[in-house]
Amino acid sequence: MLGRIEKYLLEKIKAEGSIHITLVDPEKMTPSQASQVAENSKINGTSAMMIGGSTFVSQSHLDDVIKAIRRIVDLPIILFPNNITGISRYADAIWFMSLLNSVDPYFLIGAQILAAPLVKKYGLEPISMGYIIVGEGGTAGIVGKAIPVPYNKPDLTAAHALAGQYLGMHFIYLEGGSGAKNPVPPEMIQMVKNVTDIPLIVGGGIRTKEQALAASSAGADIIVTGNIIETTAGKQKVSEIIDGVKGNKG
Ligand code: 1GP
Repeated sequence: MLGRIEKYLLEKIKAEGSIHITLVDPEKMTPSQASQVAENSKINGTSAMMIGGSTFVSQSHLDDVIKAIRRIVDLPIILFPNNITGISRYADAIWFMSLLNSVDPYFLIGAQILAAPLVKKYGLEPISMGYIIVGEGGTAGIVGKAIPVPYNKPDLTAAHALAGQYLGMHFIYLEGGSGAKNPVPPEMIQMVKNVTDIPLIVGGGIRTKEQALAASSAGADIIVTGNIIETTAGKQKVSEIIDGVKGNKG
């Protein structure tokens, strides 16, 4: 049985080709800034909000950010936790993820064991996802003790993704690292897409309409942007990026 949010995402992807999700790092924003970002992103056509960052944020602040977003927009709110401290009862769903190229069992299954009872208690919808850090990897790569797959090894990335699918994961996320100099290359996206049959999420370093279009044309079903909204030109940029994602339609 698919949950409500997962169903919503799959239906949106089916209808629109590729969709965009806005990532809010609660550490970098006040609740009111986060709700403004959500409102602006919704107007520009984003499909959901993801909440998470790579370092520590207090849980009460995380709760406040989610409550503020919920007051302003009716978009689904999906947690994107870097650890068990990234769980809030006020979200709709959680990417229930395993960092497939971590060398630390904590990020493969340890944190998930600690999180599972809380996810159930809070009634959050778990959406199973295999997370693969590629390229520079950024803070997520360091914190998650990953061995990032280099951009020139798309076949190796595809092997990780296929393993995730065979383990029963519903989505694969190729993470170039927040603020990465270069986003995940289209060749890597294409190879993963050719080998797997599950929806593909791509994020990290996407700053332009062209990059968003290149990723969605290569096969990304969901494009995630975070960093760009934190810049002064962010508002306009998000609108252009979403245009790029939707440019893939038809
Ligand atoms: C990070 O993939 C996301 O987890 C988004 O990256 O912040 O570079 O958009 P950016």
